[in-house]
Amino acid sequence: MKKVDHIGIAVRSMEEALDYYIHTVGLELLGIEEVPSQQVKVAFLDAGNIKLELLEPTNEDSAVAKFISKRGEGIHHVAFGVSDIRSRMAELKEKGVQLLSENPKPGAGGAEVAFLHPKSSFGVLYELCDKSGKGDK
Ligand code: CMX
Repeated sequence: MKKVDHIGIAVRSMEEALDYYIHTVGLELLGIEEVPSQQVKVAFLDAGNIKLELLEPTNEDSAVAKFISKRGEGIHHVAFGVSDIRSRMAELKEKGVQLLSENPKPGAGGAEVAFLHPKSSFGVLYELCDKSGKGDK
């Protein structure tokens, strides 16, 4: 794993959360986009060495909508920046880690992403995030 790229935070209202993070906490907004494959709208904030990713569900079937309804708003996942995501996935699978998909999926900013089941990772949902060739935003 190269480094923690970002921490995902589930929010009910992107507008209200952004107001807090930008105007109260004082973080800079890097960008907002919709990620249809994950059924979320996301906003990235510059938090120094890493980014915070606010996640607002775009429909009630979204993994993030389920998370909020069961556990409330808050920290949803930790994302490791990786290169060669397919090799990483194969390596982890070989070691018995439960991955949530066979192949990477398109994520925010043109990245390829894959998730490790929290049951395999001591209660933490981890994302592998590969931005090879996409810059390091
Ligand atoms: N962090 C830690 N534990 C979590 C979790 C999370 N984010 N989401 C669910 N869990 C736990 C549940 O609490 C539950 O634990 P218990 O059995 O002890 O109650 C267990 O995992 C299984 O949860 P579930 O409710 O039965 O299953 P879900 O249908 O909610 O699915 C998960 C959970 C992780 C498989 C699903 O959320 C998933 O596939 N996530 C990957 C994709 C994703 O999260 N996308 C959104 C982010 C997109 C982005 O960053 O762009």
